[in-house]
Amino acid sequence: MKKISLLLVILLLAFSSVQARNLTLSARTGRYVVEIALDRNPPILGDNRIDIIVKEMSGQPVTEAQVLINYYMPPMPRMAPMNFRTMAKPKGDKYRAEMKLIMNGPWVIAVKISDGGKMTTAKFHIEA
Ligand SMILES: [Cu+2]
Repeated sequence: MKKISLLLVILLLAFSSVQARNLTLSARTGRYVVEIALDRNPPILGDNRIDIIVKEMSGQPVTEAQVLINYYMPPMPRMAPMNFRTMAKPKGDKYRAEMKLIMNGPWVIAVKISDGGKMTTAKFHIEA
């Protein structure tokens, strides 16, 4: 009986990780813990929604900052620069934006957080 329930738990865990829908990443900056979640996992060509959570080191959410998303492909030979900016809109305890990825390959997401005149940047790397 014990073995069977353990097996069930393992199966459920395996199933839920396969079902995990969002791509989530987190980074620490000097001031904040920044978490991002993309609705597409893996990211796709076209529109990908990004939710950003900014927290103080204490865990307190930062809800009144300006959050700019600068997403770009690292410079590549013989390729026009692909560099885009969009402001994220406050959404409860989060900020939300859409990123249109126009090419497969590596993208950098630089999340620029301005609060009280100071700007902090958290960088993330994804593959579309
Ligand atoms: Cu490229």
